[in-house]
Amino acid sequence: MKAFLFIVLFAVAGAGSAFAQTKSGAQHLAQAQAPAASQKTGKSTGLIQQIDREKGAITIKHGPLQGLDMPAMTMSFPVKDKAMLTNLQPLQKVEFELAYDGRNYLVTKIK
Ligand SMILES: [Cu+2]
Repeated sequence: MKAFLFIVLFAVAGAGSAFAQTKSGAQHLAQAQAPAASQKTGKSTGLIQQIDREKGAITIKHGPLQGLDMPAMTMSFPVKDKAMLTNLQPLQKVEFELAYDGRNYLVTKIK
């Protein structure tokens, strides 16, 4: 009987702490691991301002991104693959697609 009680208490405590972890970590988890459900994408055109081939980032003066609720602005984005930057140069007009995982933006297509 004592052993049984111990097991029950242990199970309850275990479940409780797992729940607490889930609750406190939920927001962080959602942002860091980006479940597909929260992934948003947008498309726009823009003018390349700067290219960082080392970092794999591109600064674009872009138009509004409707799917992402982003107005027109100039900002820098990381690109999915540095090779995407190979044939691009500053002042080139581009069409691009952007993904947002709830925390970070990523250029997934650019031409
Ligand atoms: Cu922007």
